[in-house]
Amino acid sequence: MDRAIVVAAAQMGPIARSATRKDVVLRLLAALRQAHARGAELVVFPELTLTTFFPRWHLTDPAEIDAFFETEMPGPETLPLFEEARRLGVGFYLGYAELAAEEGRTRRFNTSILVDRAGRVVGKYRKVHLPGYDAPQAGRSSQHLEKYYFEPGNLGFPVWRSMGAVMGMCICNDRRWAETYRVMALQGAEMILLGYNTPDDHTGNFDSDSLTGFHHQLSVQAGAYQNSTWVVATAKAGNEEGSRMIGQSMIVAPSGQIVAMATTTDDEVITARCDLDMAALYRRTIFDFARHREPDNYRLIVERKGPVAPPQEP
Ligand code: CDV
Repeated sequence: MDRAIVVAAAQMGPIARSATRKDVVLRLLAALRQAHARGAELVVFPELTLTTFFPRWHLTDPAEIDAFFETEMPGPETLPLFEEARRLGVGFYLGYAELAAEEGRTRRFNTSILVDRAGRVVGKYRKVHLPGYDAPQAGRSSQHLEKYYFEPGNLGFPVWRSMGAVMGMCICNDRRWAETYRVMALQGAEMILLGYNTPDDHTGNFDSDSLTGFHHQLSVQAGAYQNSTWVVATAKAGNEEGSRMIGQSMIVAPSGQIVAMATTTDDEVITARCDLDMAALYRRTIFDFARHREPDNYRLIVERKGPVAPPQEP
């Protein structure tokens, strides 16, 4: 039986600070229809899709901050996306800033949801690896304050059986961490959906000159190959409020090969037909986890957070 699924990465060009949810949802609807016309059954949108990437600024006015967050999903402005996706029979991944009332307090997360072809929210993920700082850093033209705006995700890395596949989700910086993919692969993930906002103006802060795109590809391709899984990675791209965001949205096969990649830094839909059984070759040979993994030797990964080097040589 054919276990292929046609997926789309719906890259978004820059989203201005002044853009309303309605403006953005209209762009998402256009991408959704384009993806559907090309046969896509599942569309992946970026991280924090509905707004500009606001962690580049240090905002202090609570009302101004809250305006970037969603308190319900779908809400009145995002409902048209859910309705159109259901009408077309297309599932989607959507990243957004989530304001939740939990444990008797207000909590903020960098979140994504998985919506099936019937328009039902089947999964929620909250970003675990928050990059950057919890306070503004002197001397930087652009901040990266995810630790100021969000708490680390508290849902782990779950997977869901939906749309004929075992699907997992992660968000942006998560893609650089081997643990992200491995925890999902150990639950049988066949496809990992990923949205990101990666500025390339972090030289000296997060990356070395000119290597931002390379490190993006390296991380996703390695994650896909070492875990025998498809990865659908979708960018927010282009010059957004003076910050240059890389594009390079891509669909990567379990072989680690890039099978589709965006060529612009604007709104652009790329698609690929993903044979879920392609992973089987790797899963029964080089990456047959049950046969080859040696977890007793990996204990430090969960017992220790930062490195502790041996004492100095005498
Ligand atoms: N939104 C992100 O998580 N961005 C990060 C930083 C380091 C640029 C990233 O990993 O791309």
